[in-house]
Amino acid sequence: MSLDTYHIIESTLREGEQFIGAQFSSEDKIRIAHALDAFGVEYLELTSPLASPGSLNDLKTVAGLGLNARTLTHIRCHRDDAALALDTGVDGLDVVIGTSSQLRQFSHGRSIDEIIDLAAEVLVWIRAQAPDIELRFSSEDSFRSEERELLRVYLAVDKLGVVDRLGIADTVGIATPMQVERLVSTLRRLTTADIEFHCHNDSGCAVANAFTALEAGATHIDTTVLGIGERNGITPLGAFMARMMTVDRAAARAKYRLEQLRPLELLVAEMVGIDIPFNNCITGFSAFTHKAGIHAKAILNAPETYEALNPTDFGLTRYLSIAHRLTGWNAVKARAEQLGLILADDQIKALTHHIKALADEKSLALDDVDEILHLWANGHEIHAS
Ligand code: HCA
Ligand code: CU
Repeated sequence: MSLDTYHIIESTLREGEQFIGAQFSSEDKIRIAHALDAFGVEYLELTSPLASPGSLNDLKTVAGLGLNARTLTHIRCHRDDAALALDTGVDGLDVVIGTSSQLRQFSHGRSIDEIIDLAAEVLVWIRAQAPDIELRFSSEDSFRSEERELLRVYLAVDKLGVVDRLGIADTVGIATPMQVERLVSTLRRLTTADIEFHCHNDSGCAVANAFTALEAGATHIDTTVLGIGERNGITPLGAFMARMMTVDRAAARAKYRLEQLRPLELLVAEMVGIDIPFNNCITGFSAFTHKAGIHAKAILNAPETYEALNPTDFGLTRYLSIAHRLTGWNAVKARAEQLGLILADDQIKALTHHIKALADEKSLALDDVDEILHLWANGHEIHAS
């Protein structure tokens, strides 16, 4: 298990740039890089310098910012790509090549033996040029690759002794946690390099799969802010943090500045023209709201009764909703106390019945409840008919 020593490879500036709404300017990239660095991620992955002249320049700029986070760029398994990338000042290269039959046939047209030969040539060459650079080799579409062939590639690459990390990519988001467990633990057993896991969210398993990868021995997890990426994206940074906080709160708090999460998400959301979803982990608008009277009562007594995460860890607050038919008198009483109103418990209970009856007739706002509380506190009791 590597649940407290994992590293985040934050790919908003690479995978995230592949999101339909992303068109980051140089200034945007610098702002995102600083914000991610302030949050505390260990790595930033940036688009290949071959993508465009602007990408090359921006890569050099971000690599030269002097961030705490290490900078990586993502390149094809080509010597020319590597040569250009080595010239940019990045701390590491993430080399990738497709290994599934789909990608071998329709993307680069190489056999498994040819992939092994090419990987050896490119990786050994990179290591000779740059003895200190961090070097990762990843298969693409790992879970639709034939397992025996995939392992042949990983073992051959590991044996070269030149890569720091082997990457696994669930490129089309089809892996199940059990498949992830199996592949990661097999690699862990058979190879010596660190293991990186990159997971798309097409079938909604990205966070679970990332977590399972860590449990099985992975050391590095790829994320993007709000999960942006190709199609519906990859493991979201915030949801991954939520997952890790429920496992080891102290470790996650020590590693990352969690109160920076919301500003970071707002920054990226605005740049790519999206809203933060209502059910987003941690920062969605209903993430720390409580409604049913039974929940509200317990939350007032001890928030951990119905909260796995503490909003204050993220610089956020919880909200108790009381203006509806599911409300309870304890929550209404707490609101009266918040307003500084003196009401006996019997009054609060009667008043709560009144609110419930009213809420059956029409939708209420907090203002309506406050008005009722004020009226009753001033002796103008109105009972539901
Ligand atoms: C891509 C594919 C990739 C690579 C992942 C990785 C994927 O867009 O180039 O290199 O870790 O999902 O397979 O993002
Ligand atoms: Cu991807």
